[in-house]
Amino acid sequence: MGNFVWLPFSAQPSAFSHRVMDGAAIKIQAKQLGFDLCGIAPAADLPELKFFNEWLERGYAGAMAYLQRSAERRADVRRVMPSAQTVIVVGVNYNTDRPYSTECADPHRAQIARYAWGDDYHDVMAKRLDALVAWMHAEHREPFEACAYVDTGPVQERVYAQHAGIGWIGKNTCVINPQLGSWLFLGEIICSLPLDIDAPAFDQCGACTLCIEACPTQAIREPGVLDSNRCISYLTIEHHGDMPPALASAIGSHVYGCDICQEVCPWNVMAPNSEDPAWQPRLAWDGVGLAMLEARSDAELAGALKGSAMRRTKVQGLRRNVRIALDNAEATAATRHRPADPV
Ligand code: B12
Ligand code: SF4
Repeated sequence: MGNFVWLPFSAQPSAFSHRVMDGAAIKIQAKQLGFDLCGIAPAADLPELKFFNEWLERGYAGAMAYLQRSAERRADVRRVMPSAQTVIVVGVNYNTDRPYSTECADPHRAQIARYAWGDDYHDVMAKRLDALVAWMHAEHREPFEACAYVDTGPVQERVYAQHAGIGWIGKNTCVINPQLGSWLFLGEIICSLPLDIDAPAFDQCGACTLCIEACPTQAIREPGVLDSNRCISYLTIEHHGDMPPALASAIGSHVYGCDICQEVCPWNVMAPNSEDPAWQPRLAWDGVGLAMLEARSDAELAGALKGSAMRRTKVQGLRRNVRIALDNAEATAATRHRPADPV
């Protein structure tokens, strides 16, 4: 990947009467700071933002109370920063050369979502975004407001990414870039500057429904609509307590997150690998077996979780997932070794 950057083409004329800072210069700086994609969306009443409340009402957020609490602010970035005029969205490719979970036939191998193999993207991207904001302030002498977020802010990141031309929201609900695929982290700077905005990305899923069909828990209820209660990513990361019995076996050997609906996506067939050291798999997770994870002491696991996105589950949550995955692996092995019924 190295030096590749895809800059959305500014096809639309600026909606603002005078331009105070050059968006193209921001994109070049974003590239130098390690972002693969950068585009600019308007801080406006975007139609896709409205679906969020319906999604909450359907109960699809599960027990993620923070989404309910921040629903009003998530409806529009101008409720987060009233002076907002634009949203500078960045994307980083975190793909590496390791095989997909769907390519692994061994039920005893622990499946960990690709995004969690390296350093915690919140920390890595926040530092880079802070550097971008600092550069903007140095370049632009007049005062302006800027607020950077990676994941944790009350912002519907995918919607702004789509409107910044980073990629379209696919049927699996992930943002897909035509060149890089969907192995992307997103981050943004809400900004009071009236920058030139980019053309939104257009939907290129077509008639394909591979992600919906491949999901082991039928979590994608309809194109672009995900029920978190059924999603393995939610169940293994956000859900506390016992696993719903009806879904425990479908989790298979996933111990943290799930990538299946992205692994089957045709737009990821040619997805390039990142050489960024931040995303390279940590030794502790690289091809690790369930039994080995189970055997590690709490101190060893806590050490491996430090500075990793996987720290969200804490040791206790990871252990719960490993135990479920071990049960599933044993059940799968027993089925494979059961003698055929006599005819
Ligand atoms: C809550 C959350 C989750 C939840 C819910 C996911 C979901 N699909 O909503 C759970 C825990 C399940 C989850 C899982 C994952 N997540 Co998450 N998650 C978030 C978070 C914090 C909020 C997302 C949100 O607002 N969801 C609510 C729904 C309504 O919003 P949405 O998915 O964006 O939905 C839009 C589309 O559905 C759209 N739409 C498009 N087409 C259509 C068609 C119709 C008919 C309709 C009605 C709507 C519609 O409308 C919605 C906008 O309102 C964001 C960070 C952020 N602040 O945005 C990260 C984020 C979305 N997650 C991310 C990642 C990486 C993941 C995982 C890949 C991690 C993993 N491997 O386990 C999985 C992917 C699972 C999946 N298929 O989505 C990345 C996604 C990057 C990308 N390329 O898209 C984000 C942006 C974090 C980041 N900064 O990088 N996540
Ligand atoms: S992440 Fe896994 S469980 Fe969640 S929607 Fe995608 S395939 Fe289904």
